[in-house]
Amino acid sequence: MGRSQVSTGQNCMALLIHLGQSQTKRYFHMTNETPEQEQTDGFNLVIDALKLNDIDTIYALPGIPITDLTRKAQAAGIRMISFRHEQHAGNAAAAAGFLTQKPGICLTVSAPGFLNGLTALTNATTNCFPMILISGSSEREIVDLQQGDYEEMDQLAIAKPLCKAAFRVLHAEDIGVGIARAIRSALSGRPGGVYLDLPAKLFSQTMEAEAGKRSLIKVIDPAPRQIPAADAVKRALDLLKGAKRPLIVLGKGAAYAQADADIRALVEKSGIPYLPMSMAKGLLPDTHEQSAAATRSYVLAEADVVMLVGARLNWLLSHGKGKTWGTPSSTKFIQIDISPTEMDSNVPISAPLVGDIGSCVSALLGGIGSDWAKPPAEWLQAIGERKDKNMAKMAATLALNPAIMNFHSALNVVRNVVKANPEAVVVNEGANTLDFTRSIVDMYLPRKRLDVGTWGIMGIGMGFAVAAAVTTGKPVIAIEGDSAFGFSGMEVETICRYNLPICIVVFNNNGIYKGTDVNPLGGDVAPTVFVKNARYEMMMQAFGGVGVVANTPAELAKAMEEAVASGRPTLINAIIDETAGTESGRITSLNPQSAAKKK
Ligand code: OXT
Ligand code: ADP
Ligand code: MG
Repeated sequence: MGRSQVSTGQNCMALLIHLGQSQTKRYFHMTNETPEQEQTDGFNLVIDALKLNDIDTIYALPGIPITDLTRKAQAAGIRMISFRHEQHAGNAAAAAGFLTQKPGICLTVSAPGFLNGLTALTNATTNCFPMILISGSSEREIVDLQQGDYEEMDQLAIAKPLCKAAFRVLHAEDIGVGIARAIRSALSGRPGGVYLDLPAKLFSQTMEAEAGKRSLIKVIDPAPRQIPAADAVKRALDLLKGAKRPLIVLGKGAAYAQADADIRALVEKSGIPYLPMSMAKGLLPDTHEQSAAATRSYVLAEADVVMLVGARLNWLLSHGKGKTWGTPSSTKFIQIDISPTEMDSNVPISAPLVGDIGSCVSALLGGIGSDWAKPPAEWLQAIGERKDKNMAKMAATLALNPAIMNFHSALNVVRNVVKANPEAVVVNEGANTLDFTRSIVDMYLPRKRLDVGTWGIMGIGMGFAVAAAVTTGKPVIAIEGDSAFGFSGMEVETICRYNLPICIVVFNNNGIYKGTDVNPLGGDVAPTVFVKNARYEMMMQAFGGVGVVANTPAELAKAMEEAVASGRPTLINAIIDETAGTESGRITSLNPQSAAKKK
């Protein structure tokens, strides 16, 4: 059926509604259609298109104009996880995308719901996670003339600069194409967030069911392998062979790629020490003898050849230059990335290796034969010595049992619980709570750590936790600063409603960074300070989950072990010494005053 026929059909349908049921037969006669021809509509086409592409879950928040879509999708067998705020539905979709290599779907209402989801969409794009934000929208004709429609907003124009791609579907017969384009855009090349605008009128548009079915597209090979060029592989291998102090940096792109066995083989066969970026922890177990995580500053400053695998030279790696990299920096870089324009973004890349990580790593492995010389012993020994020293220091700190629980004594418990449950997914946000958890809690398996990512964004906690529980079915442990938790705390109701195996530990130090700031003028409390001794555990109790206060490591251990064993939604209010944190955790130097002093 052509586009003009749909609108003719639509007009006729409107006429029909006006004339009443008795006119139905005449309508079909007039349009040369038989009454027996089965019809479909926009609702069903959206659902069928998603199902055809193996989308089994939607993270949503219902309302006009998508309420019926959520009901119908659920009735059609798609799991509908309904949130309390769109940002968290969006974060869940993003995390689902990262964990499964299928675009996570977030579904929102128009203008305000769309905007609430947009932060998550942009964050997903920033982090290279595939997701699709589908929003209902108001009538185009009214929006474009700015005549004040219900929730009026030109959503497509707003989304466009903030995500990887944005599309709008105006006709039922184009739904299949719209969804196919969204899926392919989210997954191919560098993954990212895609916006799909579905105006309210689209859902009730009808078309002949058989033609509707034919209009749907099953996306074949949405993330095609990108094989690196042979000369690029040779260039990288030659550089690695000549290195005296080589280092591999694994980023979250490497975790996303699901090339776990080959990545491990490359590290082990090459014998090169490696440094995992935060969300790449566990790609190889953090206890691996080649891990240089415990001597990060040293290896970054001293390495002469660094091979980046799915990690960008952004702020988290000090842009590949400056003090972190030794002065003057003589480091040479090999970079494996699917995005060719990532090369030379901050410093020259001596050996760019453009392709998908699976293909690049397996090509490199092909060049590492029995004649491969492991890195010089002095380099490995120097790393080993520093690592041992730092780990011994860490062990001593963890063994302390201060009168008031602090980050270390609490995280020593978390570390042991994660060690005993390596399949659990750890979600982590905060400042001190984030930074201490990253270095203290070892990860043992790939894609088991989800955190604030490239933006250092607060608010991912509950959305990521829900997606982790839904997509993996494994226990989830969310280690949350008390400020961080506040951004998505209302989703504890969602967690209870779906009875998800999530154990939230709120590191309660009465505020942002710490709870001791004072307003010099008196009156209001300082901007970083919260209500003292807040009872976060009662939030979980309010919805039927388990809420516990932990004042000591023993209490924390008991509560966490019970939570993981029972799988019941649990919130542990872990009371942390309010003096223990530092301003902005490990990134104090980025605060303008500290940065100015440094200059
Ligand atoms: O080698 P060196 O000597 O350097 O030592 C390193 C390792 O070698 C060593 N290490 C080990 N030693 C021994 N054993 C082991 N196993 C081991 N492992 C490592 O330890 C050190 C440190 O290692 P690390 O961490 O790997 O290295 P380093 O140098 O820290 O790495 C640098 C970075 C930059 C890669 C790293 O620091 C990093 O990834 N940082 C991310 C930081 C980040 O993103 N922070 C979040 C943002 S902060 C701020 O913006 C906040 N806000 C504002 C806000 C935000 N963000 N978002 C929104 C929407 N609105 C507002 C807010 C509101 S944080 C925040 C809330 C904070 O309050 P909370 O109550 O939530 O939290 P608390 O602070 O707990 O109160
Ligand atoms: P981290 O924060 O862990 O350092 P980044 O998010 O900075 O990681 O970098 C991830 C990189 O991985 C991005 O540049 C992205 O293009 C790349 N990437 C993602 N998936 C793949 C893949 N399958 N193959 C190759 N590169 C990928
Ligand atoms: Mg705090």
